[in-house]
Amino acid sequence: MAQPLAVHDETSDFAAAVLAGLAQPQKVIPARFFYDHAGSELFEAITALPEYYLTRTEIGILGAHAGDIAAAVGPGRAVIEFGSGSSTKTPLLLRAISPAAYVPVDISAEFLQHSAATLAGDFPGLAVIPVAADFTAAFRVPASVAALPRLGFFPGSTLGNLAPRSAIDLLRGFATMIGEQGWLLIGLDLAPGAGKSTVTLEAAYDDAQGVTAAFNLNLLNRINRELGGTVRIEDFSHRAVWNSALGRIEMHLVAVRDTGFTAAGEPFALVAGETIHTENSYKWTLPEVRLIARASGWVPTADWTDADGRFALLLWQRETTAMQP
Ligand code: AVI
Repeated sequence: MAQPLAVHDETSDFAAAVLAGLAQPQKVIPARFFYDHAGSELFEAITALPEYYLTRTEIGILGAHAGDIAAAVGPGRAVIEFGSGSSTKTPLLLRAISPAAYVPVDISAEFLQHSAATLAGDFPGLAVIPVAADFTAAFRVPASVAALPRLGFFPGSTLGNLAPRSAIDLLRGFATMIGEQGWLLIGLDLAPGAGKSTVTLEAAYDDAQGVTAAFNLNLLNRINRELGGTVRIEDFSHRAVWNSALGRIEMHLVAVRDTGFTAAGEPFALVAGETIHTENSYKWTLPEVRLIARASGWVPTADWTDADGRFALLLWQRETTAMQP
């Protein structure tokens, strides 16, 4: 049964972020602002694209190793899913591990409520306690699950959208929240290698149907809708490029001609070719990921990949005080 939504602070700082980001020499709008209603729907569409191999590959690995995960973590846990979105992968996990409660955490209250209700219908008897919150900031675990051992679930390669230093900060925060005896299951897209070319990678972020382009350009629509903006969308195009030096896919909005607009009452101008940097999607190797686990208070216990080594599912155990000297 789904319990009522506990809404935590979700004050939109979109205006402040746009004003600050567009005033920088390299203009930037943080990727977290992609996910308004239209953006969340576009992202769902991205996950079904033929080029976006991430979602179906992760589901395949989860299906293949659900039994291994269950054997490691045992039953009776509270599963806390960070950035649950539409929770499409969750039933596979919940069915395998027999949890005591499921706590989906997502900033989009609307999506959250809908997916929590659907999931509660599919798992009668499971306590489903949605929390509308930004999981990158500290939030309180619902009191009703406070006494349960926990499993954090962070699928979808969302960790890759953070710079390494921020990723470590977030994972340290998860370690505190998940607590001793806790586990963390993470889905992460991997760096290009033998089983994945940079062409495949770039195509995943620049699909033939233009859905990812619409997702990126929606940020400009959002400026017009929410900040009284005057952006001419046709003055911009979508660019996705692999930055091998920094190990990340970058998405930009490129001015195709000299252009100018106002947003929240402030004027901005771009010359042709100038970009607004909107997203980084870091792709790590497995040894890098294991190092990040150890640096953030976790013990990398198992990792499973698809046959091509494109994507990994990582199972980490919380470092205990007994493991420290
Ligand atoms: C949510 N995140 C993991 C996606 C990614 O692959 O970095 C966001 C995305 N951006 C473009 N396509 C998908």
